[in-house]
Amino acid sequence: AMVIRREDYTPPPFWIDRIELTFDLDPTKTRVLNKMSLRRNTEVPAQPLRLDGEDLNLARVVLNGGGCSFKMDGEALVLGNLPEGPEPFELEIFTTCSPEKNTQLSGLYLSQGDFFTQCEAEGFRRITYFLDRPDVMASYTVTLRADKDKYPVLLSNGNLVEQGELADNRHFAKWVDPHRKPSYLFALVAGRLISREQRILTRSGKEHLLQVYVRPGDMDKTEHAMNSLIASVVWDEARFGLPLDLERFMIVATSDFNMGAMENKGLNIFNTKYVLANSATATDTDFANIESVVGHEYFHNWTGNRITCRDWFQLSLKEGLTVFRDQEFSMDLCADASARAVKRIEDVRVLRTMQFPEDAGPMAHPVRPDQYVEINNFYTVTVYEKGAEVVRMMQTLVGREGFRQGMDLYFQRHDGQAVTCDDFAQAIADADPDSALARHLPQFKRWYSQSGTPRLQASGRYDAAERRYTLTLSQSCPATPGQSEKQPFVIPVALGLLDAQGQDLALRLQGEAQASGGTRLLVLTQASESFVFEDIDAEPVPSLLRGFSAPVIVDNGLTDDQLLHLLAHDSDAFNRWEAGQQLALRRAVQAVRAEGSVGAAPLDEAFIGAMRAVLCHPTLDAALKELVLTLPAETYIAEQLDVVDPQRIHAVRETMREQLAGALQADWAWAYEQHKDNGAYRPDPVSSGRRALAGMALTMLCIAARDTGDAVWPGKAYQRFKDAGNMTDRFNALSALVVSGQPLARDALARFHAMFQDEALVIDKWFALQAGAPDRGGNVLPAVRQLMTHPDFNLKNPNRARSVIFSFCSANPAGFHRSDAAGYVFWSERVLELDAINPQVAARLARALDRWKKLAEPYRSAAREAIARVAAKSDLSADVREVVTRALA
Ligand code: B3K
Ligand code: ZN
Repeated sequence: AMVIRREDYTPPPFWIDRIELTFDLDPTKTRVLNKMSLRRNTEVPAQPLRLDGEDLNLARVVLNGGGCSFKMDGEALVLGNLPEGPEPFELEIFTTCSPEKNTQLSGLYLSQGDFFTQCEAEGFRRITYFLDRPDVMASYTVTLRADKDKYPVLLSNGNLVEQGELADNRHFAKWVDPHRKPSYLFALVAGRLISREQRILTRSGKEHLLQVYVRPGDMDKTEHAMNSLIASVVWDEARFGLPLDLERFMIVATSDFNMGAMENKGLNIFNTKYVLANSATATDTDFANIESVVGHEYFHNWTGNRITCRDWFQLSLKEGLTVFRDQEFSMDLCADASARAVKRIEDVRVLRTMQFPEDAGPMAHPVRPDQYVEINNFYTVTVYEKGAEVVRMMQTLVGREGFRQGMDLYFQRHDGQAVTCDDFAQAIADADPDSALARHLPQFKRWYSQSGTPRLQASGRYDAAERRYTLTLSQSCPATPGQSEKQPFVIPVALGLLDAQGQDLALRLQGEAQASGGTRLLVLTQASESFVFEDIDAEPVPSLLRGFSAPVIVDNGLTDDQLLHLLAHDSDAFNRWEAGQQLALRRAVQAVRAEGSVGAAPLDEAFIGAMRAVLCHPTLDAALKELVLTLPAETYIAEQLDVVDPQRIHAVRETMREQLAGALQADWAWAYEQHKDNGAYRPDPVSSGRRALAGMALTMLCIAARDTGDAVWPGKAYQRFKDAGNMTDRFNALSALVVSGQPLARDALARFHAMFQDEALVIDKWFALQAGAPDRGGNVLPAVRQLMTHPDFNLKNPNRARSVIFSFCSANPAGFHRSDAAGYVFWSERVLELDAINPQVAARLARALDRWKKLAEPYRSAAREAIARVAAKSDLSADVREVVTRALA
């Protein structure tokens, strides 16, 4: 396999200033005429022009209006005899490609008969020959020609400058993008689509046209996406002074898409899952996801498009920063601190349940990777979510104002350029040379270069005679593939000290004249450092890493009593949740490690009482209660253990849940009645938090009913399922029946399918709920195999494949990890089957066994065999090959 290394970067030997593309769109054979203006980059040694291409049929090459010699090197088109000087020259390349054969959904493809493109990372080369790398930025003019009836809508980046009729019932549209861009931001769409439109005025008084394009019939699901887009435009201008730089901004939805969405300049293409929503078909989570993905893609317009990446190793330059920006956007839309804490908890949960395992497994890589075989394998939670945490730490170290100034400087310096993560960090630091970031910049940048999750150890010592509290913080980081030794990180530690009443103490560090504030920021730069707090009257309880101020694993050394104190009193809502999670985690780990069969009662009265106090708390928000009462995920429990028995972890967590369901039964009933009615549907954080808690209560009541044989609550859940006024309540009721294994679940599932058979995104939920259901005696795998024979199942559609196969292999550990190895057999069959259709999706699935080395026997050996079986196939895609090779290394 060809390994690409970051250290091998060289600037492109040619620049492409302009490209004029003409498409004759046809499903079987689309003709592409590419006219480019190129010139030599005289700053690098002269070399032949080597244009990337993939799955193209080459018809003609014309140089400056005449013939020319060329050769093929693999799939690349190589031209040797080119003008030697820096003068521009014209190249015309005529090719054809076959969109209907394109099942990998990269390049130009068909979705339900309409044309779409996906060019990031390297899809443009599947459309025409080009220098398909992000540091080659060109001006695009695009003409689309197609049948008028089948493809009435013809879209590309920028502004529509001309359109008209052609012979044979065909028509054309010509688009000019006023901004230079790398090829990965090119897009076209052609098909029968309708659009919701909205004109807006931005601060400068300019008018802009916003459009959301969907298939006919989906118009009633576009309002939320449009509102999210408007909110995004307003927010980026208010928070970062970044205006919309286009007259027209379009979002188009397609049901066949490899990931969430794509930020093509002025023409974002979205998975329908992140556009279409109304209260009857979408849940609160869907509404929230749409808001953040619409925001994310819109924010890329500046962070990604105006300033892009020099090379793909810099991917986090745009992705980490843009995730940070979409997190801040959602946070700023929250009405209060509690809703913001809820958002933060949700983001941290993703980081800890997905990124931490990645960072501890065979695919671990730095936020700025050093090498790759297939770049599509590096669109990871490390590059995205950990990358966002790195940007967040920068903001913490320079302050919110300082960060804004740093962003301003970044755009002053680099607008219109393709740059590196170093350039970004430098700009943020340079805006305030006195900041902790500027003082420690080279060391801080280890967050970009070192992989692995750092461990932070804290121990406190109270000296009553001196009225002094000494907190010692130490850090270490485990070895990861290719990196055996790690240097200390710069770790911002936000902390408070609580007194016996639960109040934050004013804090005075040794050497300071005056005490200040409840929360202080300590900056750990050494392997170990002590911080001394003066004037402390009694032993405090430390609340460390408030708001999760750094992406580390903390060993805070606190006793259960101290954690209970934090859970009851911490002024930092994030750490209240965190204390509850740690208490639950300790009990889960203890029960998993214990000898013999899983005991009936892993939870003690103190824990249950604390959970009751949270559930019945008079002032805490419903959303926060739901998060505190949710036990740590099975995968997160697994990460705490050296040897993992997924069946035992599942049994322990299920038992803990049953115990909470039974012990708090009356409280759950109260919570359900109290929170179930929310008036007219609105997806705001307060009412969605209430629905989440009501849904959880219903599930708990159905679980408790299973043990007592009581029919009242399952009956109520079924009634709720039938009567619900919105999808969130309906789906929560359905899920309560399925998760608790109630006999009524069967009938409810059948009804649900009948009700929503024409709503693809709802049918995805129906599949996912069944494939992710709690395993009972190995019943899920046969159900999954059965679901794959359902007439609605379609392996070629990524959303559908994910709803069945990924929900089982990646999100249902107890269903998947079977002692008879049948789950792994199923996995290897699907990886191979998918690889022949869509390597990107197959490679994602291949990662379901990332953590196989931690498994207990017999799982471990069986998993290795399954991976080896996949690896033994000779014609694997580079995508899957890279994943399985690293897994076996
Ligand atoms: N930039 C795209 C991801 C493209 C993935 C290519 N395999 C979506 C996003 O992060 O906004
Ligand atoms: Zn992105």
